[in-house]
Formats: sequence, C-alpha cells, structure tokens
Amino acid sequence: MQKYQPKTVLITGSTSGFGKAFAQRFAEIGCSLILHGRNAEKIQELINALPNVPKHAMIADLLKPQEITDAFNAIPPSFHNIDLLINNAGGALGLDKFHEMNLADADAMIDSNCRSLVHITRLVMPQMAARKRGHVINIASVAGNWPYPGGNVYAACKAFARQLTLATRCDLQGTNIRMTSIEPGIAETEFSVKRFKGDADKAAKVYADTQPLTSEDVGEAVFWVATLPEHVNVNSMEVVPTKQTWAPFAIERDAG
Ligand code: 8X3
Repeated sequence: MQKYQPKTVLITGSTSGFGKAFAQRFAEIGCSLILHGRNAEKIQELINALPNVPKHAMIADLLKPQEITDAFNAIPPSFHNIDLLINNAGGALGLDKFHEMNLADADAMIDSNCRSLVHITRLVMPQMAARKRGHVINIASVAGNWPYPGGNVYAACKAFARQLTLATRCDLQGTNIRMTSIEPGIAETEFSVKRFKGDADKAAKVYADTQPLTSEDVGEAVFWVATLPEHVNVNSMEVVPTKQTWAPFAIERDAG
C-alpha cells in the first residue's frame, strides 16, 4: 500500500503525555515539528531530547486567544506548510458532581479543550485547503462517547471535539483535507495529576492494579491514522486498554 508521510506537523500540548509521544513518533520519520506549549523551558527540554529534525517552539497560553494568534503568526516561513495538525492540548480539571463543581475550572476546560481547538484549526486550515493537502487530528476521549460520574464538562468538551471533527468534514469536500477524532480510554499520563491539581497519590490510584494505555500506544494509533494513503480518512477511532469496558446503568432504588 502506498503510504503517506506528512512533512510538517504541529502538535499542541506537546510537552507532556500524548503530545511528547506524537513528537517522538513523527520526529523518527524526519518530520519538521512545530511544538506548542505554554512553558518555553519545557519545550526546549523536549527539543533537546528529540531526534535532529527542524523544530519550532510555539509558545502560547491556550486560555488567551491573542497569544494563540500571535504565536501562529510568528511561525517561520519554512514551517508554513503544515500537513498535520494534532490538537492534543487540553485536559480535565476536577471530578466533582456538576452541581458542586468549580465554575472557573469549567471555564478553563471549555477554553482549553474547545475554544482553542476551534481557533488553532481555523488558523491552520486555510493553507491546507489552498494546497489541497492536510490532516487535522483531534484528540477527543472515550469520555466524550460514554458518560461517567464527575465527567460532566470534560466529557462535553470531548464530545465537542468529536462532533466538530465530523461536522467539519462536511465542509471539507473538495479540499482533500482529512480530519479524524481519536478517542483514547484510560491512559497513564500526567492527565490525572492535572485533573486532581497535583495530588499524585489520588492520580496514581486511577491507574493502580490495571494496565492502562501508554502515551506510546496512542502515539502509534495516531501515527497509523496519519500515515494512511491520502484517499483514506478515519473519521473516528476509539482506543482503550483491553482491561477497560463498561459498567451497567446505575439504577437509583428506594431504601427499605
Ligand atoms: C481521558 C480518558 O476515561 O480518564 O480522556 O476520561 S478518561
């Protein structure tokens, strides 16, 4: 089968977890990388650790739309022809019941998972359409497909990412642009430490006594999707550990 190789890849949230694995995987095949993150030092560390391919640090706080635009406009011309955008940044804050949760956390999740996704994609996509070449991969989650207690706003944000992917595909007729929603299940990354605001013990319990996905597992899934021949589009792909399935419905019963 004739395989496809992106030449320039932009990865948001590249300095940890899945983002790092994507950077490593695409560097291995010689892609030029635009590595987005909030922290310049962390991006530099990543740049130093990766194979020797062209790299550009894109520093922006995703909660600040103007920073996203400014950082996008500062991308050097040699990186302008972005073939693959991986919208990976975002994450969860808290696991509280909806009626008890912190509204500032909800706003931050909506901004980092949804608004920034729209803004970055809107900035990157015109050159893909003009060149009739490109692929946008949105990192959604099983949380967007299957409800679980305390998932509320995070789950809704991930459902947004998935549906934005599918709905946007309707607009991409004639552009040759591919678009994919990847929906990972439980994966051992910094995700839960962030969700529990630095409580490493609480985060570790999420992954205890089971075999979650690794960042590399998800990296391999994304790599496969991104290197399929250009006439093949994976709309959505759910990837979970073998040990993760579903619980029965919760039925509230009267006492007594
Ligand atoms: C992360 C997966 O199941 O922890 O998106 O919500 S889960």
